[in-house]
Parts: sequence; structure tokens; C-alpha cells
Amino acid sequence: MIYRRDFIGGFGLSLPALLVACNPTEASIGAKPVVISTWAQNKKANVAAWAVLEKNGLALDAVHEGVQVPEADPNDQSVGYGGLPDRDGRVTVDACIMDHLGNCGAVMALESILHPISVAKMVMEKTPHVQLAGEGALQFALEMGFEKVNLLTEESKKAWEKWVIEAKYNPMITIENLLENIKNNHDTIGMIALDNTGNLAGACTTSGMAYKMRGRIGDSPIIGSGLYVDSEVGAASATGVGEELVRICGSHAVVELMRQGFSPEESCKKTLERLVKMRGMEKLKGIQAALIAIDKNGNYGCYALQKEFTMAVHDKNGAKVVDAKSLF
Ligand code: SD4
Repeated sequence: MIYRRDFIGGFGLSLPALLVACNPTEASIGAKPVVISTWAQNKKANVAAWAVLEKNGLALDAVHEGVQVPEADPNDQSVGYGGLPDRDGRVTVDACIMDHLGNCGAVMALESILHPISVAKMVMEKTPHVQLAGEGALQFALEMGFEKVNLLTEESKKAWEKWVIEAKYNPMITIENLLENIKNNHDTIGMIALDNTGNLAGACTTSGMAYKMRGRIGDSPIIGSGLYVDSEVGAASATGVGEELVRICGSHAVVELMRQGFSPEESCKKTLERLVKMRGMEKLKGIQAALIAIDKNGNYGCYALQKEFTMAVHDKNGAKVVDAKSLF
């Protein structure tokens, strides 16, 4: 597989970069349409996205449909309904969406709305803005006809009540690692799709870090951090500790590395290496940050700081899960 960049800028590449560009890893298939998501459990979200893609639907519609699956799933305690609340017991959600033309929209610290991704899409389509937060985002959602719902399920309320007994706040470590009673505690969904016409789009939605400070916003709704799409090159999305992903503009960094000719997997890896160089191993102990990426030809890849990150893929060969390599 030869990347477009090899034709227009290949002479600027180092030899290793050229070799990587010409030798996609096993994870890179290079076919369209295709949809990829963070975490194996988001296979079912991919199925919903695939239903759009296989009918020649748009990548934007596919990701919009797909991420609504975990948003509505009460058993998914990192996204939408059933998400773990902040330290004050309030479920606040973050989401963003971006298309192949650079159109994008985001909502942050939004409460009481079942499908934040749909509000983000409306911010993109119906306002001159990109980001709406908190009360203003809720007001906009209600004006657009969304209804208020209680996002806090009994299970998540019980988990929070248990946490509150000893509530310790340490913003330096991922508090999620301390939650033994929570299954699937990392499953923010970042989803990217390439449709039959060759257009890319992405969506990212989350209830954020469990028991975060009120008003805390991670990487997920930040264009360039949780998600980035550039139709000339590719797209990327992120999951993990948002504070770490924001400081390196994780998704944007991945896309820029793909622009230089690196494969999706290599671009994810290099971005995380940049983080390790900046922060040092000690500060990243126990912290997960993971990236997924796809190029405009449908080659995809992923990489993580820690073991056990997975990426869900769906293409014309069906669904599969890719185990990410990790730096630690
Ligand atoms: C955040 N990146 O709010 C999100 C959390 C996450 O799986 O990805 N959890 O920082």
C-alpha cells in the first residue's frame, strides 16, 4: 500500500518512515467501507454503524448511529445513560463529532441528555460554533427538542455511594484503576468510519472519568485531542486519561504523523512515545492512554500505553477485535 503522501512528499521521509509506509501491519487491511472503535465491547456499536455503511450511507451518519448504542446502554458505565457520576453524584457527558470537510461540533459537561452526540451534531449543523458547555449546552439541547432524562442508574448510584465513603481525590492517577467493583471502567467510545465514497468521519462520546471534579472535561469532546479527521490523510480517536491526551493533542498528532507517511499503528505509537518523552515513565505509571487511527485508504491501527487495550473493527469481512500493542 502506497500512501498519497509518498507521492507528494516522500522525498522528505526518513528511510524507516518509508519502510513503514510501504509495509502496513497485520491490522491494516485497506478496504472501504470500514468502521473502527475503541474497545472490544463496542463491537455492537460498530454493527449499528456498519448497517449505515453497507447501504452506501455516509461515514458521518454511520458514526452518529453507532455511538448511540453505548450512549443508551445502562450497562456501559463510561458512556451516557448509566455512566458513573462525578464526585457530587451528577452524570455529566462529553461528546464531539467531525466530518470530512472539517465541520465539527461538541458538547461538554452536559447533563440529563440521553444522546449527547446528537446535540454535538446539532451544534455542528445549526450553530456558528463548535463547542457548547454545561448549562448553555443543556439549554441548546432543550431548544432543539431533546428531552431531559435521569442518566444516573441505580447501579451507578450504588457504586458512587460506595466510593463516597472513602472519597479520595488524586488527579494525578487514574481513579478508574482504583475501582475494583466496576467492570469495563474504560470504555469511552471513539469511532471512526470510512464510507464507500472515501469520506471519513468520527465521533467520540463519554461520561468521562468516574468521580471527576464537577466541571472537569477530558479529551473526548476536544477536537484534536479525543478526535480528529482530515480527509486528505486520515482520522484518529482516543481513550484513556484525558489529561494526558489533551497535553499532546493526541488525535491531531496521530493524523499529522500519518501525513508524514507513517502507518496508522506507527503514528499511534509515535504519539504515545512523545507523551512518555514529555512526562517520563514515572508519571504515567498505571495510566492508560490509547489511540486508534485509520487512513484515507482504509488501513487502520492502534496503540496503547498499557496492555489490554482493544479496538473493534467492522468491514465487509465482518467484525473482529484487534489487541493493541503497548509501550509498557
Ligand atoms: C476522559 N478519555 O474523560 C475520557 C475517559 C475515558 O474510557 O476514555 N474512559 O478523560
